[in-house]
Amino acid sequence: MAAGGNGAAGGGADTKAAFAQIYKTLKEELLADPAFEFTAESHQWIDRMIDYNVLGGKCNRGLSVVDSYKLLKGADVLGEEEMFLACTLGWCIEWLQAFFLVLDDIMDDSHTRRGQPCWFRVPQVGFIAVNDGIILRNHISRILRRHFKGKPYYADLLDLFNEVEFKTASGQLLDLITTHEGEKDLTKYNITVCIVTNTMLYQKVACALLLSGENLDNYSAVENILVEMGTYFQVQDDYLDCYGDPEFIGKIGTDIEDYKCSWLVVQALERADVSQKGILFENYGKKDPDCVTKVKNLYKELNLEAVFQEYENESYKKLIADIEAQPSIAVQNVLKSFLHKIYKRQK
Ligand code: DMA
Ligand code: MG
Ligand code: MG
Ligand code: MG
Repeated sequence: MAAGGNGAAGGGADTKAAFAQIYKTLKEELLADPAFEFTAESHQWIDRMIDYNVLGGKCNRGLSVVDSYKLLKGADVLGEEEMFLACTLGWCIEWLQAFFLVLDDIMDDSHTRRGQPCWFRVPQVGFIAVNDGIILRNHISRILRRHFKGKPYYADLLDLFNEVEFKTASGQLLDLITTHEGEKDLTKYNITVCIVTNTMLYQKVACALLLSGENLDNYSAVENILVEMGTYFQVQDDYLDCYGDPEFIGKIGTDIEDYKCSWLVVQALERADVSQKGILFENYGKKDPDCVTKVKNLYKELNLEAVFQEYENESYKKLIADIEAQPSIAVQNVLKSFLHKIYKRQK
């Protein structure tokens, strides 16, 4: 499944500067957490581990919380406290992403992420990365506890992070069991197996809504639209795995080798004749580069690039129509800013 959304229009330079500054504060607080007495070595390890995994993205995910909050409030500038809280929630989302990616890369046997080796591939890290993933997840709880305990929406915030984590991990399970040795069966692959509910885009807006004092129970329509956008995002992720520029997306696709139930292979299966299916059955899910090339050539033959363009255009139209049916203009603006950020994305 896809990593979950770049988010809304990137904030201005001042927002970015504030966001970067707050990262330093949060990291310092985590490294001075009174609940654990760090040794010099563990202090250094965590410091490096956070920098390596939490930074390195474009921070658009986190910034989109700040931007969404501004759009909901209809305010261009935020007070210092509000800004701090919005940025902090943005960073919690970046931390959640880092937690999932560190573990995802181990499970997918990936090589690079954000233009550098996957964390578990760094010498001396290896399986310590599993525990680092758990620590990253716990950092979120530490941050929320420190800065939000006592707020009326604290429980809702914890609940939100728990829900997203559960749904994402369950989606990961689906993805992983279909690729299990011995279970490999292309005839089981279809669009239902391929698309899992992706709530990571919704989470960013939900954070902004909670900060604005809203009750999330009133926003199920917004959630539905963002889940739909999450599906579109996920299809893009599958597409870019094969057709993206590794230099540009910062990772080398492994979906064909890993026997992933990618949107592309589902489209190929729907369109292939008997002999083309034979090529897929023989070559999909093998590490051998010649096999990968054969699969890619078949995708070309089946014109999957054009199939994707068509899907992209249709998704966009449908999403815009759904967004414009929303009663609140502020909410429409939030949703559109997300859509415009991800529409036709190259990474
Ligand atoms: C990763 O899906 C999903 C999460 C929740 C991190 P993926 O393996 O397709 O992501 P990527 O293509 O970034 O490895
Ligand atoms: Mg992966
Ligand atoms: Mg994966
Ligand atoms: Mg992927």
